[in-house]
Amino acid sequence: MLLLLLVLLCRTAICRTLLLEDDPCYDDVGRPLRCIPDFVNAAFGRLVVASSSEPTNPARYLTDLNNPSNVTCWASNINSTETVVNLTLSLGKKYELTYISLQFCGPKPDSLAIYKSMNYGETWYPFQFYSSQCRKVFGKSPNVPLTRSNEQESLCADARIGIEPATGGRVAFSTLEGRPSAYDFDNSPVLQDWVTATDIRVVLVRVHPWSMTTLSPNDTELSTVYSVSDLAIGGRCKCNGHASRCVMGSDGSLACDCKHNTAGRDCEKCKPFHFDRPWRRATAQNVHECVEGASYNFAIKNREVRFQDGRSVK
Ligand SMILES: *[C@@H]1O[C@H](CO)[C@@H](O)[C@H](O)[C@H]1NC(C)=O
Ligand SMILES: *[C@@H]1O[C@H](CO)[C@@H](O)[C@H](O)[C@H]1NC(C)=O
Ligand SMILES: *[C@@H]1O[C@H](CO)[C@@H](O)[C@H](O)[C@H]1NC(C)=O
Ligand SMILES: *[C@@H]1O[C@H](CO)[C@@H](O)[C@H](O)[C@H]1NC(C)=O
Ligand SMILES: [Ca+2]
Repeated sequence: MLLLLLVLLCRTAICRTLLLEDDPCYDDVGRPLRCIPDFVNAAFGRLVVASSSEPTNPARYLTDLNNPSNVTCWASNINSTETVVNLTLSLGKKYELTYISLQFCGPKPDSLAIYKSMNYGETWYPFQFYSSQCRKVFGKSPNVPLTRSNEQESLCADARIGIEPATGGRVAFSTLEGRPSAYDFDNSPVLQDWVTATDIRVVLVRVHPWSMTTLSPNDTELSTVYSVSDLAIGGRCKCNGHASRCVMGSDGSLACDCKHNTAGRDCEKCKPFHFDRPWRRATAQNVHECVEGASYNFAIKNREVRFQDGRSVK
């Protein structure tokens, strides 16, 4: 109450800045606003665990500064009997991802899979597949149409991603592309879940030469080494519309700087003693701020309210 009074009396820009710290989660009279952390390359500077690396081309070259005048490349070091190379990266927190891209230094693999985890690597879910032989390599039907009833399904793009250009190509997966509810993301719990990840794993698959009919002998020589200059993961720290930034806690873990009386690493619940109404994700139209009140207030809340005109609500 006192704070609100101060806010109302606080008319100058300096005063507002001091008092409200220019918090995008509140307007200049202190009313809550939906707020989201900045869009970032969540992979930048993060450790990637590669199942195989050339000592001269370590995995840290995947997420270092992508300077066009000094390109650094990770390279795999598999022998002719190994068929996959995994690149695994932990984001350290839930993020909502928009894209995952790989910039190759050398030839692209014929087949590639992207997996995600939502529980720090305990379980993995497929995100996207690429292959010239979706059924044979991944057991997936190619070119499955997306409708509102299967928006959370991973697809296999039936394309020889390895063919053009011969070297230095990019593979980019847009998480929401072609998914009907993308235009109503605020109201699609299915897609909000679909784009959520704590970890990403990219699996580069070398298809056995004898299973391919179109490979020339030179291609098979090339396909035992993969080299990638940049792994980028575009997205935002997931705070459900209740924080404008994520901060490193004293325990070294990343968490949302929750506002609107919310709590948790992703602002996924109301803070203690603010259970007057159930937690909800903020939308552009409604912030769904948590409101002070203990659970015993539910009795009061559920009491029937009659309006003058005869309408009644519980
Ligand atoms: C290019 O980057 C590598 C690895 O970070 C570094 O060792 C090297 O000195 C850089 N070269 C130039 C010309 O900046
Ligand atoms: C290839 O690498 C695997 C795993 O490191 C190893 O078990 C296998 O013996 C190697 N094969 C050859 C032919 O070097
Ligand atoms: C690569 O990842 C796949 C899928 O998560 C897993 O089954 C496989 O054991 C991993 N292989 C290596 C060499 O890390
Ligand atoms: C394969 O490599 C050989 C020797 O390097 C070269 O003469 C030939 O033109 C290459 N073939 C193709 C299809 O690239
Ligand atoms: Ca690099």
